[in-house]
Amino acid sequence: MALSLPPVLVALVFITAEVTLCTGSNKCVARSFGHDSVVCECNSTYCDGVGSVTLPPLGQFSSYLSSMAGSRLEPLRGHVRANSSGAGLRLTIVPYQKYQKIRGFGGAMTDAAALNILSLSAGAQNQLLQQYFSSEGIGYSVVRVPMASCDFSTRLYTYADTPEDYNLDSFTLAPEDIKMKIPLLQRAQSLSPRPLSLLASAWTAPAWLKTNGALTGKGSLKGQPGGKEHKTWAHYYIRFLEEYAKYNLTFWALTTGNEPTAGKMTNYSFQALGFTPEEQRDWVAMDLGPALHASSYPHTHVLILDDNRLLLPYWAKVVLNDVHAGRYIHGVAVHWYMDKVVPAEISLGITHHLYPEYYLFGTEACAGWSPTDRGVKLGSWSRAEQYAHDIIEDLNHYMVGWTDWNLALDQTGGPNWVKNFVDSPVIVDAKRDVFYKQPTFYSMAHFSKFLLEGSQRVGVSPSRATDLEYSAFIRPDGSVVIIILNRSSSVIQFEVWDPAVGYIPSSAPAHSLLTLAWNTH
Ligand SMILES: *[C@@H]1O[C@H](CO)[C@@H](O)[C@H](O)[C@H]1NC(C)=O
Ligand SMILES: *[C@@H]1O[C@H](CO)[C@@H](O)[C@H](O)[C@H]1NC(C)=O
Ligand SMILES: *[C@@H]1O[C@H](CO)[C@@H](O)[C@H](O)[C@H]1NC(C)=O
Ligand SMILES: *[C@@H]1O[C@H](CO)[C@@H](O)[C@H](O)[C@H]1NC(C)=O
Ligand SMILES: *[C@H]1O[C@H](CO)[C@@H](O)[C@H](O)[C@H]1NC(C)=O
Repeated sequence: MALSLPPVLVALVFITAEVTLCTGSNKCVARSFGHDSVVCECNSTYCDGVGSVTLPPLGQFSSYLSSMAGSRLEPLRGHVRANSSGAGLRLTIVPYQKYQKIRGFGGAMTDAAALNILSLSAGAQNQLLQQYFSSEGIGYSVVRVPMASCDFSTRLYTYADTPEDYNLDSFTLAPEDIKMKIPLLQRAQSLSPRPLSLLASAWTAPAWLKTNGALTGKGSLKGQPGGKEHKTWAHYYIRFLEEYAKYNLTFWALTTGNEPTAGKMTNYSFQALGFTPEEQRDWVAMDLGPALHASSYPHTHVLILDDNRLLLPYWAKVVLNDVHAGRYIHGVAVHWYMDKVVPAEISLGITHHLYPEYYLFGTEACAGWSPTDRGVKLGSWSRAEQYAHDIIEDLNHYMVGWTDWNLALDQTGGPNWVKNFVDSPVIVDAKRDVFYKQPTFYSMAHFSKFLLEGSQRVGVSPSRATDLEYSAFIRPDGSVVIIILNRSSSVIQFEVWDPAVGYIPSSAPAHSLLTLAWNTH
């Protein structure tokens, strides 16, 4: 066939194939918005990416680099060496020190995220979903789904706003679910090579079940655990699982409710439902646990807390020390806000050591939330470092996954009905039908694309003190992945020694994030 083609065409076909084979990747279309680094612009026909990753044969390694200077998952291959270079820092992989196994990484399909994704053309929507969920993209496997409205909604609602409906006869999903979130979740699922791990969290109960008769502000469930309001609230969760199952969407896990401490604060400005740890314990033991056990979804995991690490280990002690509650619970869900003021060791570390049979899972994080550093910052590398620093710290303290907040926001960091605007790894500009992949998108990618479910953290031993931050894993197929963050401003040469294969020479440029990976057989 090829012989009968005109020579020019043969050359063209050859060149095209060569380029695809060599790089397998699309370059970032970089745009600067005046912050310390750039975003990558994507549209309906083009988006950067490295494609699906296959590791080179034994004796070689792959490296992927992102940096403040503008690299975005830049691929490189090299040869594993038999001997040490003898200079600089050495990080030794210690495979017999085994820790937790990874569940996955992802983000949240809020009403705001769904609105933003659907504000793009069909082609750009597909690009965006592929970027997150396909194996050519960054391989997200976890999606947190708010049950009814939260601050990232355009109106206040629950699924059962008819007063005194204790049987939940009026329970019905919202147009936001049926027209936006569910179709997008189905598309995400069809792009994903594996079943997605869906995670449900409720912000508030219907007003008529609450002490304050409102969705916002300081309020808890009326009555006591075991009473009719608490039973109805547990039943609401089961009804949610049933309704989503009608769309072939089944949940891996649910949390006991978003940020239970918020609903204990006077005049809290958006949807919240207050629980003390004692109330949460008794509600799980007497209502939620038994209801789930008796439902068609008895294997759904239950995660407590769903709030900041500063509440640990105290909250876990109150809830998990109770065998009646503890037997229905699988893990502890943790948000990242105020992580800086609470060392991981005294919160996550201690909780893990007290309750090793329960896993720790990160369920919410975003940049641009603090009063001093608010909203969207297009191209902020400093925020990419905040993500990578926190993920590495969490992984090194037993977390089995890490979930970002809104999958996509608009350029103001919304919509959000209380104007609680924040940042997102994907910012949509609907007018131009483009979306921007922020540096934080690549922070997520350095983990989510490489740490497949079942990857197990192993020890790493540095030859001397270093400011580098790192975490290493053995994947289910035996290959090794190490993620390395350099938050400082000078380059450092180092090598990784995997006694199973040899020495991997590398260097971490200033302000960079690096994933190294290699086969061991
Ligand atoms: C999409 O972006 C690519 C790369 O910048 C550009 O060549 C192409 O014209 C754009 N397509 C549309 C539909 O704007
Ligand atoms: C590696 O070190 C050994 C001695 O430990 C030496 O015999 C060998 O030549 C070295 N190989 C290379 C490629 O330098
Ligand atoms: C339901 O979803 C699963 C993946 O989670 C898929 O394998 C299956 O084909 C779907 N079933 C229907 C009827 O769509
Ligand atoms: C809460 O809101 C009410 C009504 O707007 C107001 O009167 C009260 O001062 C507020 N309380 C606090 C502590 O802000
Ligand atoms: C990059 O960070 C190192 C710390 O090891 C620092 O000394 C150097 O200045 C830059 N590289 C790093 C963090 O290693």
